[in-house]
Amino acid sequence: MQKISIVGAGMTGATTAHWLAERELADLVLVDVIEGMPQGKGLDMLETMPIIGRDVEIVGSNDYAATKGSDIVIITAGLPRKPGMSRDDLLSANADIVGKAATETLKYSPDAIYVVLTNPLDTMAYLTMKLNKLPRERVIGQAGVLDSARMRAFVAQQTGVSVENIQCYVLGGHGDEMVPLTRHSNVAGIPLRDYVPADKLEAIVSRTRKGGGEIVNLLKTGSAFYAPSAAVAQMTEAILKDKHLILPCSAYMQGEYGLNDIFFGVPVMLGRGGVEKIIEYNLDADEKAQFDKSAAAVKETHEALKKLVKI
Ligand code: TXD
Repeated sequence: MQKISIVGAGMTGATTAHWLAERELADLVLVDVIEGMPQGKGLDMLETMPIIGRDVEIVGSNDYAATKGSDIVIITAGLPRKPGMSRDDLLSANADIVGKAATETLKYSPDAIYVVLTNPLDTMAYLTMKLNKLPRERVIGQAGVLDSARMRAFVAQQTGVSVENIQCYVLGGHGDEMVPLTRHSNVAGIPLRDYVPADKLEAIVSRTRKGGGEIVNLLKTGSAFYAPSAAVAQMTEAILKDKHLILPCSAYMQGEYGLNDIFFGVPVMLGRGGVEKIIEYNLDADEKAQFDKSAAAVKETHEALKKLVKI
């Protein structure tokens, strides 16, 4: 069996374990700093396996040694947003936590591929890659699958068409400047702009951009976790099954889209090596301007990180 370790056994971490156990992809390890919590959740999930008929080993621990030999390390450790906070407000607290999670896990799993979820997402993925001195293939941030799924859900509600027929592509940084690409998105091959009236589409784009905040405001004590963790599970499956699946993910830019030295949401082909290929869409002038604006916001957070951590 392959092995996946999830650092941070809170809402997103534990729910990721749940989705992954159902897929029977790999044995699972949950690590958290809270004593007893990852052990308790791990045991509860282990006891679920006979009911759902999956042969998966699940353990929880407060010790990184339990992660030894992982094929994939998923980092969800850190603080979530509270109402009124932006993702960037989490930078200094989460940089410490993610930095430790990244370096400690690498000691035990020198070949692991990292999937990062903690916010501010693009910058925490950047930190993981730089601190661990990893090739870019081995660090992927989750943002685009979630943001695109939100848009797909809203389009499905608006049109009454199955979610399976709706493809949406939300790229750019995982922040308020994310870029929902309405020209590339479609309903069963029909461009979204031809299928949904302009005013309705504008409302969907705006709701997508604020989708994370909408849930934070409802929950009040934390942020979304079902969809984010399902997104991580889909990415992880694509990697372990070597699917060559193209998903919108945050990846390290080396000239693609004219961008360099930032993590940014783009279509990425995922396979057993991690990032196998970055797909470059042709962008029109307006889309390019939105990309550049979003990239500038991400770059700013990367620069703020560099003032806090030597990388
Ligand atoms: O799309 C996305 N990228 C995101 C990101 C979608 C949803 C949530 N997103 C971010 O993930 C969110 O803004 C947070 O930064 C993380 C984790 O969110 P979650 O909702 O899972 O937060 P919880 O429930 O508070 O869980 C975090 C856990 C908690 O149990 C802490 O005890 C633990 O992290 N934690 C640690 N674990 C291990 N090691 C250390 N140092 C540590 N510090 C805290």
